[in-house]
Amino acid sequence: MDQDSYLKLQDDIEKEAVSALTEIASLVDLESWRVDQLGRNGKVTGLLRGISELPVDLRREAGGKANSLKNALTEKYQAHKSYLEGHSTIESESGTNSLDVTLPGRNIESGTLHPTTATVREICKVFESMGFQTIEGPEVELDTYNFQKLNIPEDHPARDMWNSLWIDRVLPDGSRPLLLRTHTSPMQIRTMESQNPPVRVVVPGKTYRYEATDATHEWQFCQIEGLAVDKDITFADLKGTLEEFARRIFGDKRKARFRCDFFPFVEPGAEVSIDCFKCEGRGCRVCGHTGWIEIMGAGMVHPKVLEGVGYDPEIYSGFAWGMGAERIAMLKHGIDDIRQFYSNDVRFLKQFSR
Ligand code: FA5
Repeated sequence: MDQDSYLKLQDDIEKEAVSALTEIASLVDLESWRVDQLGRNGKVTGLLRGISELPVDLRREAGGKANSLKNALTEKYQAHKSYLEGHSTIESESGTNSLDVTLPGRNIESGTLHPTTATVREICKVFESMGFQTIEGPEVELDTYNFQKLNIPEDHPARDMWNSLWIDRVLPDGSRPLLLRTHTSPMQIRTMESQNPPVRVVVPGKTYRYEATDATHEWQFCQIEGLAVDKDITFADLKGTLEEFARRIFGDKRKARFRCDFFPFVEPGAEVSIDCFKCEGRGCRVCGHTGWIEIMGAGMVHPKVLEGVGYDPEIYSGFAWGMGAERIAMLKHGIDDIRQFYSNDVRFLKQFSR
């Protein structure tokens, strides 16, 4: 090919490519244009390859022009692409059969609440509707609040009920007063110390125990404490409140059982259990073959505890409870191993998407 016909060919390619580009109204057509002009076997690419067939003294000028054409068309292509991306409409895309507007949209993946969090919120809402206020407290606690002010003096055998995780910080007097709270009950004291009766609070939060795990025991779990103090509060109020809670959370088909239990900070004390969802009360691995799953400890606030915070036990009385949130989530959702909650298996967690 001589120089004139090469330059004419270059001209023709440019004119045709530019005029075709102005007609293009969809991204699919634009991609075909790119392949035709700038692709591996495209016209501009062919033009560049043809340079080697020109006489040596013409190659330099022809090559420069062909490269400029390639750059100019690439720029036009980019500009047109940005324009179409900004203006692409269902009509323009569907006109080329590139988009099936009848297809369902893609699901947007969104995170969900952890089953424990969802259960805690649901429980707190139930108590809020009965006039309780939801508050929170520290997870790193002082011995005084976790034990002493709850009528559990130092070296009292009742401390063995809670295997504690102590924090390795020794004060100048030789004491080691900090631990990860073993229950949410310290918040009973903190609340009563900071306000006068009447008191109605629920306190959700993490608790920690130095103990072996099994299907119903974790070393870190969540409790929800409850406390109501006023004049003339009786055990009937405790029972009525907790039975209403059980009915609202589990429905009428689950049975609740109250039995005597001992906690140093209440008198009398009770343990509340719900019949096992797995075996319907017949006994299985989940309920330790008892037919019941214990969900909380409860009782009437001990007069010594009231006295300790400056409430007159002759005038005021109250009830309190501490329930295990994961145990309640297990009963609600039929989860047969508490260790699932913190194993971070996304397949488990995804089941609770709402
Ligand atoms: C207590 O922690 C008392 N503070 C409860 C209380 C509060 C009694 C107010 C009276 C008045 P207990 O150790 O039984 O009690 O724990 C209460 C609930 O927490 C249990 O019924 C259970 O549902 C849950 N729980 C206890 N230990 C574990 C554990 N290791 N893993 C998961 N849940 C647990």
